[in-house]
Amino acid sequence: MNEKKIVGELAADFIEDGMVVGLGTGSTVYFTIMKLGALVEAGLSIQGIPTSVQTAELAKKLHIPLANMDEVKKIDIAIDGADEVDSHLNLIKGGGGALVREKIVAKAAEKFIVVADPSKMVKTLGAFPLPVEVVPFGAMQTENYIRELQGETKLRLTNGKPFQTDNGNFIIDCSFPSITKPQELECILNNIPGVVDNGLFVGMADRVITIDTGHKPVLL
Ligand code: ABF
Repeated sequence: MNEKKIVGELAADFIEDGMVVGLGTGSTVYFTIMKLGALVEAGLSIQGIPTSVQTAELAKKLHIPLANMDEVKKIDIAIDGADEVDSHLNLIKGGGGALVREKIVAKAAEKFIVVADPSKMVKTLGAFPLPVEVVPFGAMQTENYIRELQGETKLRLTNGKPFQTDNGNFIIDCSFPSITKPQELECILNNIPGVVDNGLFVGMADRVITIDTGHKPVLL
């Protein structure tokens, strides 16, 4: 059985009628959104706030009503995936390139729930390269500043060209030896001119849904 499908679908149990729901991006929350689509078809009334163009397209196909961030008074709950989850529920996100909108929606939500298959659970963050979104202007200089923090950096490419986020920016994937002080690193990176935000989500997750080796749900 697909582990992402199990954890993704479990998250739909947190959604109640009338809620405004932040809809994350990625291959795990895909299953949450599919389940919500089925529930909407069966009569559930929700409004979705998509964190990417990709998610907005999927939600539209499933007839999930959507709204913009600024059209709603509050977001009741946001559900999203992660690339890594540490033992304090700090996260690395942004493997899919949607980290800026994902962080805006997660921060605005009253409850932020992460769906993560067991492969995402780590003791310390950092094996997965940390995505950093930068504005294209001066991107090489911005990359140099990041490299000075002892990280190896790589401009993300698609088809030989810089990958462009939904915000028209670039992503620099950064390998740091091990991220023992995520809050500190998050702030240092975001202080570099040209950096829009980075994929460290520190102290933001309220709950993490995963499964054990027997595929039983585990709620952290
Ligand atoms: C998004 O989905 C991203 O922040 C993250 O990169 C990805 C999670 O991975 P997956 O596609 O495995 O769910 O939330």
